[in-house]
Amino acid sequence: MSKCALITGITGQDGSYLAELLLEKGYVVHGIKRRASLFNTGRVDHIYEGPQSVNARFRLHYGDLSDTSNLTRILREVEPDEVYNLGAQSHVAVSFEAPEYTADVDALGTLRLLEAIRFLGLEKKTRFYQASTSELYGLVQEAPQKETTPFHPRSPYAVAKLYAYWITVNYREAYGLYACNGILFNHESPRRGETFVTRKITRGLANIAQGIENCLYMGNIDSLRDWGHAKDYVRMQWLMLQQDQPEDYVIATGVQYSVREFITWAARELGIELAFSGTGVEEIATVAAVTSDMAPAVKVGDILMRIDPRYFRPAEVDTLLGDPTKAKEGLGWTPEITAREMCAEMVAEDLKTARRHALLRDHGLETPVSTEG
Ligand code: NDP
Ligand code: GDR
Repeated sequence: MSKCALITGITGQDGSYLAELLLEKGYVVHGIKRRASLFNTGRVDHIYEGPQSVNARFRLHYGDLSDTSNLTRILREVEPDEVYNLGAQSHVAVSFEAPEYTADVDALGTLRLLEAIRFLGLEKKTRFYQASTSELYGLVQEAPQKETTPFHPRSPYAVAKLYAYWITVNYREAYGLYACNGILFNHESPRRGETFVTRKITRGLANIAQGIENCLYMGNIDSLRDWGHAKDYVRMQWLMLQQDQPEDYVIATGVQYSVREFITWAARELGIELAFSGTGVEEIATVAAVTSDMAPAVKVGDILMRIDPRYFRPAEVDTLLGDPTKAKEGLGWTPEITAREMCAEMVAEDLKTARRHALLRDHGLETPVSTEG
């Protein structure tokens, strides 16, 4: 009999990679998607056979983490062996604008799922994965951060995720549920949401290279992050639910870079050498050299990046660096893709899209390209 998994957040970056992985492993995969006014299944369309396909191993249900009866009904129908709770309002900056919604979905949404598992008597059958985050460390008190490092969340998002972390531990301790927290550090890919910093940079610079945008407007480019590839990280999400005992694990690469370095790498992938000058909100990045024909719209002296204080956060997490020793020694996990390789992959994908837009534009078929965020 195939194992059966339910993924919340299946239309997101991680949900799409995890669904692919589980299908490869022979699972039947159910996912919860939200109703939206536009199609929102772009990341999973390639594995979806449509609602008419009776034997399909990939099935989607409309739902929302804010809706208890909906979650309970889906869990009753699916009776999954494994639940991966990846659904969330996952943008830290947005959580300052929508703190109550973020708490409802990210904190109480987790409780709703756990309680539904218990209410339906599935606690001996269903294993539970919670998408916890390095944002829990926030104002870091120890470097690198590991499973025992104290938490100090710095945003409504992180505070909501702190509740989700502890309620997951609590259901494990109180009811014997097999429930784990993956404390994942930042992980990216060509499927990363367009308003997270890495994708904003790779997409923005690819657009600038093709003359679709003029300048990248950034916030705190001195911020330091431990960036991995989402494909590597979803392997670990699955591994955590295959052990004899449920435990919490840090997933990270153990290497840290600044946002500024990421901008430099992405520009280099496009054959652009940048020179940074000025300080604080006056800092700019100017084109020092163009070494390939990948950026026909860019010339020496152009200003490609400026600071816009609107992207500063009311409270920032300046530095994050993970220690994945427990995952490596306990589960034999190591990340395979470096941050630099990931950046190259992201730029290559975004450049393809930018070239398509440029081609349409050159034939008088210009389509609007969103740049907000
Ligand atoms: P994304 O933002 O790409 O995906 C989030 C998913 O959650 C989307 O499918 C989204 O649906 C869905 N969602 C949002 N709100 C709701 C809701 N109210 N009810 C149900 N579903 C909802 O995030 P990632 O894939 O990058 O991250 C996956 C999880 O891991 C998140 O919980 C995130 O907080 C956490 N995390 C991510 C890290 C990272 O670096 N990527 C690091 C650590 C933790 P829709 O497509 O309709 O918007
Ligand atoms: P983060 O990711 O907040 O770490 O949360 P994000 O990519 O948004 O920011 C990383 C760092 O870059 C700085 N930054 C900017 N960020 C954005 N989005 N836009 C900008 O213009 C910009 N300029 C500088 C930020 O201030 C920050 O320091 C991500 C999400 O995936 C969470 O869901 C997840 O839990 C954590 O990673 C781990």
